[in-house]
Amino acid sequence: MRAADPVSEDELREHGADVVINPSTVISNSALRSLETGELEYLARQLAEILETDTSDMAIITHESPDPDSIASAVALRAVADTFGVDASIIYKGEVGHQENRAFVNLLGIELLAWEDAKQISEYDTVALVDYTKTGDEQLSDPVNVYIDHREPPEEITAEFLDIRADVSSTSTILTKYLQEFDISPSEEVATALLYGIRAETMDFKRDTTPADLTAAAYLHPFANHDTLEQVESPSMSPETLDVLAKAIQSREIQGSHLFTTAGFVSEQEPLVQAAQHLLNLEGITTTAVLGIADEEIYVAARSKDIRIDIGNILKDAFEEMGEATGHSTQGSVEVPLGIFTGIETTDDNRDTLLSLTKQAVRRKLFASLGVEGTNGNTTPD
Ligand SMILES: [Mn+2]
Repeated sequence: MRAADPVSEDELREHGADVVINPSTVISNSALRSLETGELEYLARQLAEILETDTSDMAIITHESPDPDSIASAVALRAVADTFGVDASIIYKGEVGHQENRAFVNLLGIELLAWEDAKQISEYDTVALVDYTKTGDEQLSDPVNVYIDHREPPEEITAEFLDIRADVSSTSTILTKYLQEFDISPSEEVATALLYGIRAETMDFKRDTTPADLTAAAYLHPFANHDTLEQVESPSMSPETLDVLAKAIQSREIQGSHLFTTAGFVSEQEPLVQAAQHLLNLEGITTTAVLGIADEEIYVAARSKDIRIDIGNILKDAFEEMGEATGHSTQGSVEVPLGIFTGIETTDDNRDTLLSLTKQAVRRKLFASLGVEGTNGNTTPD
């Protein structure tokens, strides 16, 4: 029997009702206990049904250039799929950037498939997106069966199975709850990955942590390999990053609290990003920009901890017409094809001249956009 208010609830009991449900209480409670057993049990059954029916293989797609939370969630979903005899591949677009993320993947031996190396997404029986929402990403054009995330997608998603929980701080937390619900005891790989995913996403429980994140982490703790976690968190710096950082420090130019530098010709962009991040630790520096040339492209990695500055916008304003500028308030990057910038083709003889021309032009534009003069009075320390 349904009771409209507490008074009628008593009346109904008097009239012999065994169970009285008060709809308004039910609704408010269900909003609060979204991760509690009842709903989770129901969702787990739904997910099981998809994995049991017409699924022999599954594509698990992470967000572009995946972070630990996305990778860990995919690893855990693959473990769930495995118990249902489903062969799942983890597929990502972009690249696994950041040394810590690479160390994480390598140390745990996580198998990932680059988008280009995977078969057509439409050829998989089931397609799952985990931790997929990231600013600026387009939604997948292929039909999606399973969607699990802790962020609301920018557009409405159509999927047979949807679990979006904005009340927890990582997708790894959600996947941990599924492992528990399915009674899957996590392998060392899965537990270590998920624990790292939660810790990375909440910055070691310093950012937006909910009780659900903490209980998930506590559950994973005894299964995880803590030596591996320690190694992931303090990865050794690659020789190229060290080299780039050394060059960047040597050729730094400072205007106020802004630092601009160049690292010359590099084999990839990541060391420039790392250098921009490390240089932010120099005393008195609040904004850094590191220029390098990789693969016939000028790349500028920038970082800022000055809250009055939106470095992403500054780069867009200054360089949007020439190339691709992306970023937000604290970080950004610019990619400009070398040819467009200088109009000269690179040869072995002119590469140094080219680098120097590029450097001057980018520096001038950048300092001007930051509101400081780049032409005179710059300090080149030491
Ligand atoms: Mn996430």
